[in-house]
Formats: sequence, structure tokens, C-alpha cells
Amino acid sequence: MSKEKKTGNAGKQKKNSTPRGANPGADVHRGNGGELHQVATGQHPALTTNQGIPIADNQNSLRANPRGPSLLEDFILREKITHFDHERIPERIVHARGTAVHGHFELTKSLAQYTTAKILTEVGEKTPVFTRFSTVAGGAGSVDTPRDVRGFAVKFYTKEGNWDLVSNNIPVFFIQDAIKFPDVVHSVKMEPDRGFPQSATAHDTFWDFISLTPESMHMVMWIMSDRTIPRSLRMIEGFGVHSFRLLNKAGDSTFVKFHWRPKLGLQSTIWDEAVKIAGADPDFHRRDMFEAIEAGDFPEWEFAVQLFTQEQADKFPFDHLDATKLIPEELVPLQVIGRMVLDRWPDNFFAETEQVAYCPANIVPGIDFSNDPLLQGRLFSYLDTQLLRLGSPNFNQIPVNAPKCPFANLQRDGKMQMTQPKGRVAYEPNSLSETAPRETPDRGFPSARVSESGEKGRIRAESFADHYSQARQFYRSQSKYEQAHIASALVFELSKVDHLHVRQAMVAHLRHIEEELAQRVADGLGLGTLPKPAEAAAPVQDFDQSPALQIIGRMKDTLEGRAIGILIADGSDGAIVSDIIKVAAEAGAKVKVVAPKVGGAKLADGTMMEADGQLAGTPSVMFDAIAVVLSDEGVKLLSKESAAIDFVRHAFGHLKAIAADQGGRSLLEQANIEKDKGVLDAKDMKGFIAAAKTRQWEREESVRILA
Ligand code: HDE
Repeated sequence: MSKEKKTGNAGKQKKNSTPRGANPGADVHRGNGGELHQVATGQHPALTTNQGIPIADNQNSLRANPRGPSLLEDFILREKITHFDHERIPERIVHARGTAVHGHFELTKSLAQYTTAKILTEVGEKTPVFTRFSTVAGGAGSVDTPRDVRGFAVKFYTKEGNWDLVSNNIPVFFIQDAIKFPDVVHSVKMEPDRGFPQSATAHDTFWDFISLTPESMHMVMWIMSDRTIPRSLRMIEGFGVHSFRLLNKAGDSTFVKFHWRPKLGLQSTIWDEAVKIAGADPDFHRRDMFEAIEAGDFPEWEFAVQLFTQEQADKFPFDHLDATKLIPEELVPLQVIGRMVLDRWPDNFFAETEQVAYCPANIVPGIDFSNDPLLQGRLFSYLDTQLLRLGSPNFNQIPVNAPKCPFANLQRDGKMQMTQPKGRVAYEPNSLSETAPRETPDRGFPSARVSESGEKGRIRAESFADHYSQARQFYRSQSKYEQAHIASALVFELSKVDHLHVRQAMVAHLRHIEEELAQRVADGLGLGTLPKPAEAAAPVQDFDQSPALQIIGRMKDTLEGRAIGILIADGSDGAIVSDIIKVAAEAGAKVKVVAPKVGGAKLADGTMMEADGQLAGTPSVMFDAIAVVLSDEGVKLLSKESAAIDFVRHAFGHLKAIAADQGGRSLLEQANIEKDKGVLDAKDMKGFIAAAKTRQWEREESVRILA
């Protein structure tokens, strides 16, 4: 591996100097055409082909003469181009865009009473993990902030083999049966005739399918909520969705649901903000995670379980095997049993983030599956798709996928076999080998002892028929601001649907969830009259509200993980800027100075302050709160600059706290911003910090017509 030089001082380079990394001297020369050649000396290894043959010239292909045709004989050119041609593998059909980080899991409370799994019984043990976050619908090169579910897949490299908890940031799913998965995914993906939209649910085919699939209604409430437009991947929850089983020494089983809860609390963006972030920084979430890891701000989640017995489950007013249902925390409380810390960015994106293969079927002794028909289908799908994507049944040998405990079996051969097994024996039982692997009845994987009986058939259980009660419970449990966001999201999405009958069919479903919501959406769509309620297969029940389902109620009173942007220009008051930087940083925020020029601005006292971002490329959507510190001269300049007007206007529209000095206030006036509780004097640092920790929800009605 070659060591890279830390550069980052491009601005300080002398004119006409040799390009970075190219040491001037005997090891660098120009070819006939003026092209640069760098020759290996002690520190740099020789560049070779994949066969180890040293390459003399990596700048020119072999030609019949200097201006003649290239020769087929050039094995160096052919090897290099062939490799390049094959550098892309099929992307994941869903969850293609992902960001992954290494870290560890530490158990803080033993579940020994319920399970034999060492990962859940050995308190204090640190287990390495590799965690991949993803959007679902878009391709690998799509943006980070569409309205979409986020994947949250954790590979635990346990002492007893790999356990993959392949979760989402939403505890329920669109469908009850795996046989519908290709349909829901085809409906959300870009439409097959036109090839758009990319990474969006706001189009006809998605809502057509959903309007014909009443079981999706609970999930619809979640995806129209702000859960699908998170502020940061460090501020999302994770849910294993399905019920699993834990098995103890006696073979008794207990049902379990798995949860991840972010230490930084939950936080989302405003829809208009998410849209603008997509343009300003398509890699917003990936960059946020990368920068946090680089800075040593390692994201952390609590790991919690909900444990319940068959007897308890029988009394639930829903079927826990139905993945469109959740178990409210108020019904079965969460027990925190561990924590996960992510602290190491992968060395190579492709080798790790792209090639990692998660599979819900990867579980360890002491954990088992439930009969959830969605989970059962998943147990087949992941391995199947990975065989295609990674091209060989030996993908488990890729370092990121290989277990970190000893493993041995008699599977052999196949494409890309990396191991070289010895001996004659590749079967079992055998009498010819003294070392071949054998069964371990005492500690091998046991399945739960469950008896199954009944009529075989393609029959959906009647207990799966209630599609609206939990959707209603979710909607009613939200704060009034969040309810307004759900209504507005539905109006936005359905307004992008050309077919009137699809819009009407959706409103017909909403009538079972909440009449007031149906009316708001109908009004927002200009429907005139409400359609008849959809046919309901089961009576709608009124469940108690579950405040744990809110985001606003679950935000943390902290600036950790948040960012504050300070807009300055020539003549700004350096003392005020330094004060804000100091106080905000003490409160845990990342602070960035934004100026019209990236080189910085000349402050009132004549000193230069470097900028972290240039105004046009660093809009206020990158921040959670902003400060504006400007001189008269600065205001004069910036009031002619729409990027500056947008900077403050958008921060205000996205309900952010704003601190401004006298000059800053003049810019706010130019942007028609009226003072409210979240607009503070730059000297009122206490007030600003408190306001920056949240969003100014009361302001929303004054900046947006909500549905
Ligand atoms: Fe997945 N899902 N899924 N899924 N899923 C995949 O596997 C599938 C479902 C989830 O970062 C695929 O390797 C079926 C629920 C995550 O690499 C594929 C069904 C939940 C990831 C697949 C579901 C998930 C995937 C595509 C319905 C939350 C990304 C690439 C029965 C509990 C993992 C791949 C990563 C990926 C199938 C439903 C989570 C096609 C058939 C429910 C986080 O195999």
C-alpha cells in the first residue's frame, strides 16, 4: 500500500511548481509529447500488470509508429482496459445507495434467561460490526435526501458466526407477504417506459399500487411523515421490523423485536429543505457521516429489545406476525441491552460498502425466525440476489463478508475460489480424513421446537385484515406540526399523480385513518367532494395514542452533531464572530464560516478570516441554525446577491434560529424577514443556542400554507 501525502494546502502552492506528489528531480521526466512520467524510486513500488510484470510506460499504448495505429499485441493496454470495463457490478435492486462504517457493539445487559446467543449474553464483550445505511429506491449514484425509507443493516461478526440484523428506520413495511415485494418495488422505481422519476414515490405507478393495497396504509403514514427526510444518518432509529425468537438453554422461546435508538436523538429536515439539500450537496448524509468519523464524533446507538411471550402475543389487538404492525412501546416497553459505536470509515468504498452482503438468514444459535411471511420470503431473497450481484457463491470469502471466527466446511470450487483446501475429502461422513469438519450437536444451530398444523394453501390469516387501526394510531399520536407535515406530504405526492381516480382512491383510504386528514388532503388536491370511504376488511379500532411515535417529542436538547453557519463579509465584526464560534462550539456544534469568497473576508480590524465555505456553494440548508454578522459595507454588497438573501430567507423558511448583529438585521430586512422568537440579537448567545437546539415550529404557519 502506498502512503498518501496529506496535502490540503493547494492555495499555498507556488506558481509553476511541480504537481502535488510529483517529486521534482531525476525520477520525473517528460516524454516526446510533453507528457509527464514518474519513475519508481525507493519509496514507490514498481507499477506492474496483474501478473506482476513491471510496466515501463503507463502513459502511451503500443503503436505501430509514433502516429500509427495501436497494436492488439499490447497486453498492458488490454489488461488495464478490460479491468476497467468490468469495474462495475450490478447495483442492488433496492438499497443501492449506501454509506457504511465499521464499529463495535457492546452488550450492557445479559439476556441469558432468554437466549444462548453469546452476543446477547456476554456483558462487556465488544463485537465488531459493519453498518450500512441506505436509501431504498434510488440508484447507487442518486442523492442522499429524497423522501425515502432508510436501510439500517448491521453485520455483527460474533464469535459464533455472522449475525446480520437487516433493518430499516421505520418499524413497519408496505406489504404483508414477500410475494408482493417485486410489485411494490417496481411501482416505486422509475417508470419503465420513461425511465423517471429517480428515487421518488411522487408518481403515478407508486400511488396506483398503494391505492390498491390497503395493507400499506400504516406504512404510508410513516413514509409521509418526516421520518423519511432525516437530518442525518446519525439521527435515525433502526427497527428489525419482524418478530424474531430467542431460544434459551432449555429450548424455550421468547419473541423479540430489535430496536436501535440514536444517541443524538431523532431529527428530520423540512421537505423544502430536503429538496434544496439535494441540489446543494447530493452527498449530504454520506459527507456528514464521513466528517463526523474523521472528527472523532463517533455516532452511537442504544440497542433495545421488546420481549414477549406467545400468551402475551395472543392478547394483542393485532397480529405480531404481520409486518405492517408494530408493538407500541406503551404495550411492551423497550429494554436497553447494549450500544453500538461506529468509529472507522472503510478503507475502500467498493471493497467494503459495495461488496458487503447482508442477509436476514444469517443468524446465530440462540436466535431464530418467526413465521412472519415477509421475513420468510426475505430468507430466500438476499442470498439469491447476492449470487447475482457478487457473481459467485464464494462471496463469503470477500474480507468484509467473511466471519471473524473460525469457519470450515466441505463446500468447494466455484468462481473466484480464494482458498486452497488440502486433501482428498470434500464430503461427509468420511473415514479418510482426520481433520475434516464435523457436526456439533451440542452447540450447533438449533431451530425452535414449534408444531405446525392446519390447511395448506395461499391463504392470508384473518388476523392480518385490519389495515387502518395502527395507521390511525400513528397519525393521532403525532404533534399538530407533524400531522400538518403528513397532510402536506400527501398533497405534494398526490399532486404529482396524473390520474384523478388514483388521487381519489387514496383519499378514500384516508377517511378510515382520520376524516380530518382526508378532508385536508382533499382540499389540498382541490378534490371538491370527498370520495366514499374505501372498503375495509375489518372494523377500525381506536388504539391509545403512542407519543413514542413522534419525532418532535424525541428530539434531544443538544447541539451535538448539529452545524451552525456564520455569514460574514468584508468589514464584519471579528469579536462577535469569535464569540459565536466559541459559544456554539462549546455547546457541541460544528461551526462553519461562510463568505462571498472562499479565501475569506477582511474583518473590521483589518485581519483576514478564512472561510470554510463560499456563499454560493454553501447555502443555509447545510446548517441547523445561522448567524449573520455584517458591516454596512457587507450589507451593501450582499443585498445585491441573491445567494445571501436566500441564505437568510431559507433559514427562516426552514424554521431555523437566526442570530444577527445590526448589519445582519439589515440583510434580514432586505429579505422581508420579520423578527420572531427564533430571530435573536447576535449578542444574545444564550437565547440563540437554546433556539438553535430545535426548530421554530410556531413560525411555520407564517411561512408556508400547510394542508
Ligand atoms: Fe430488503 N432486500 N427485502 N428489506 N433490505 C435487499 O438484498 C427483500 C425488507 C433491507 O445495505 C436486497 O443484498 C424482500 C424489509 C436493507 O446491503 C434484496 C423483502 C426490510 C437492505 C431484498 C424485503 C428490508 C435490503 C437488495 C420483502 C427491513 C440493504 C440487495 C419480503 C426490515 C442491505 C441485497 C445492504 C436489501 C429483498 C423487505 C431491509 C433484493 C424480498 C421488511 C436494509 O434481497
